[in-house]
Amino acid sequence: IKDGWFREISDTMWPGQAMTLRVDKVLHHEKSLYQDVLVFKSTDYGNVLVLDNVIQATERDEFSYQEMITHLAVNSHPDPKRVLVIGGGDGGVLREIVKHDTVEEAWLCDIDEAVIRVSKKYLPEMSKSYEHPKVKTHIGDGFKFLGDYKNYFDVIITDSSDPEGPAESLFKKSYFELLSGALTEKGVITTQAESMWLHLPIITELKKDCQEVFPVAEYAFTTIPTYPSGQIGFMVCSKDKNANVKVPLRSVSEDEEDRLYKYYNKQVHEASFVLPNWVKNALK
Ligand code: AAT
Repeated sequence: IKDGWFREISDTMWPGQAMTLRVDKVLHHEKSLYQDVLVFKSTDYGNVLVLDNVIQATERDEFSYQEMITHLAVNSHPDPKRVLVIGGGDGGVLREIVKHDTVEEAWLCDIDEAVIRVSKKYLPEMSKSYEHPKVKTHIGDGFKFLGDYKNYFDVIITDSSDPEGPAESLFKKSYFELLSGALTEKGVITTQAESMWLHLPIITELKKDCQEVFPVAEYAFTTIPTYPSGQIGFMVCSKDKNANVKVPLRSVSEDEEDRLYKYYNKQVHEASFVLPNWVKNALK
């Protein structure tokens, strides 16, 4: 933070550019066991959560990311009962998961208790579902956690930070193998899969690794002003070789969609897999 503005600089992940937000006031700053944790009140984007100088969520636009990473997966499963989030300590993905009546257990495993603690205090709209009776919270490394579960979860959503720092292991092929093992027969996953404008080599590698583990592996994306370059993508994969994740398997009426979602709907689900030529060709 300099002269009242926060600048998101990363010389490795997005060289030569930086999202800048005006700071009203700093609400919290600490070094946790794993990362630098900052929450500030911005003048125009609500409260903002920042880890290791990277924006994780703002109150103004978080719904785009949290809805898409959740419903692309959950609506691609025929009967999702047990759903797990790896990462996602702000609670936004949990909030989206419990919107589905089929869900009986909503688990979350984040490595850093500090993220959960500060989100409960400063991001109430994101963290409100921690109190939900279906939710079970575990503090620990997602990679280690998954090794203890076989054939248990119907859907696993990896809402992780970027592959520098504690989330590095969550971008490896061995991680996708663990995911596959922890999933039930027709299990579905989504993972945070970075921006086509900045990270095409990472995305190409992710897609290749996912295809070696899952019979169905597709890239989808959403728009979001406060993630680098205004877009972020997801790998959406299924263990069912006949699944078509590009079309929701389950959906609700338009009225119900309006009530439940701010960003997601059936058309947006389908459109999110339509890629521009340069990306489509790179991912072939
Ligand atoms: N919905 C908010 C968006 C995030 S949060 C990423 C979360 O992943 C953080 O809470 C962090 O503590 C957690 N995390 C990091 N590594 C691990 C790990 N190994 N196991 C479990 N949780 C982990 C993502 C923002 C994307 C930013 C794009 N530039």
